[in-house]
Amino acid sequence: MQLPVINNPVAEAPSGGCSAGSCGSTDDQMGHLPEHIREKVFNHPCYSEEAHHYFARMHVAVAPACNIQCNYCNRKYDCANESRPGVVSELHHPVQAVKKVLAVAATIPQMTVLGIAGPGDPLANPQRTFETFRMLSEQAPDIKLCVSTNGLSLPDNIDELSKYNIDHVTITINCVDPDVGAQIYPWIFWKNKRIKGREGAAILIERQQKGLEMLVAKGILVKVNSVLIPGVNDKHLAEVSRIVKAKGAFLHNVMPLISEAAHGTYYGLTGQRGPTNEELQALQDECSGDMNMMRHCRQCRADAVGLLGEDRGSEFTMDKIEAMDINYPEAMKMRAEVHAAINEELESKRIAKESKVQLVSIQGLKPKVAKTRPVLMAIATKGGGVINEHFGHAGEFLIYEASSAGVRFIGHRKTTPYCEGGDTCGDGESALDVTLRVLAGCEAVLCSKVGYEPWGPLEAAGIQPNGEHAMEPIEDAIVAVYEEMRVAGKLAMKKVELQKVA
Ligand code: CLF
Ligand code: SF4
Repeated sequence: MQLPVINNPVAEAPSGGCSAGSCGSTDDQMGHLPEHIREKVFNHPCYSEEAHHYFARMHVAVAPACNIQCNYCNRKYDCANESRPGVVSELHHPVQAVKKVLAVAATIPQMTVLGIAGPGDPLANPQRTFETFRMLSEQAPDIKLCVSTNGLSLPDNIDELSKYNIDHVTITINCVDPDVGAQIYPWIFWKNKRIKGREGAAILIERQQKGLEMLVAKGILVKVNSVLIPGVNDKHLAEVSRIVKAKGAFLHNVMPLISEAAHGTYYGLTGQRGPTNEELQALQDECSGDMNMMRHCRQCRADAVGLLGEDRGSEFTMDKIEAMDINYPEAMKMRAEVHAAINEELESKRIAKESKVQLVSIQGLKPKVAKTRPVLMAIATKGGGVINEHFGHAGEFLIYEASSAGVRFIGHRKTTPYCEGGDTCGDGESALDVTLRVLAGCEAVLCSKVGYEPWGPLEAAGIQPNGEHAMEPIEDAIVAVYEEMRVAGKLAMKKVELQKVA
């Protein structure tokens, strides 16, 4: 059986709704996007699922203040162990931030995007934010600029944003109903006053929607982030998706609430739970009927550096940067060469995929669609779109679903690397136990290598370890493993047991 490869759910989502008339951010759709949109997304790791395997982003933490309070936020300044928005290790002044960006860009040429995302709200700190953008647009014109905001001050800053060629703006919109908003935002700070509860939420919602409309009118790509909070906005986010799509948002990113009590947030301290993997996926699937969905978000720290999912921030502390001698014009030449090589590789992959499809249609062949059940597979990768990570070194796994309809990206799941976990971590749970729990529901784990020791426990948990596809493209390997499972008779649809009712 020949499986067609559906690269990710965004590809499956219907297009339309964006100001350019055609939405999407996958390699399949990339070719069909208008050139000016394609230019904006093809190397942005957040706006293109494919790009995130190859291109990196970084954030600079220049924006300490915030003008609202979210019940899931507690901005701390010195916790390098957490990975979630609002958390940073070092706060920078714009001049320091620019130095850091140039240092990272010269060292990691795959870094294409600089985002300002906190640790507070970038637009609640307009001088620091725009000073950073201004200097970067002059000194590093090859870097895309990106900003993420709660939206309260957005309408007042649209003109300033357009000055620096900022093509990408993310607005976090958790609701369009003030009654829901009152359960998420205890207060906002607006026109020199603290406004609480429903009234504050209503103002925030109105400003977010206005800001979205103004950005779309300016031709700026808008991504909407929403935090899924079970029991608060879980039933409401599909409506949010419909509304923001209708207004021209390009992409919707529904992220799970992070609410560990140790983080000291209101939700964490009051026992508000985050969604399960299944709840998150179900909502993303529901929204994807209306909207292009992002599923590869890693909920980055406000000072994150590197590919999504990796954090190289500790290589670029201010003392290390001060010791670096950066010749940025020279670095730009090297960066251009690296980008050209990546683009060439992506282009040849795209051509190879297209010719497979053409061959099928020229020969009048259709992939045989067998009645096989879908299977979740976990992938260990360091990037590059290939299976190149050792099972024991993986700090996260990408989760794909293979079915007779193709292969689709579902999301990622974080874990404690088995080789670094020691005997136990957390509440006496071993690193392997954590990974087994994290991979629940997956039937295979594909990695470059897997040791003898975890092999047995993985098999006992119903997860087949597989190190036979090292360095192969992820989707090709998944297709091959799915086919092996089919041949081995492991994919028969599960029978539904009917019970007699007395
Ligand atoms: Fe940063 Fe955000 Fe720009 Fe990306 S992150 S400001 S759009 S460059 Fe990306 Fe990180 Fe998810 Fe944000 S993975 S949290 S979506
Ligand atoms: Fe925290 Fe961002 Fe909410 Fe401000 S807008 S309270 S920084 S999560």
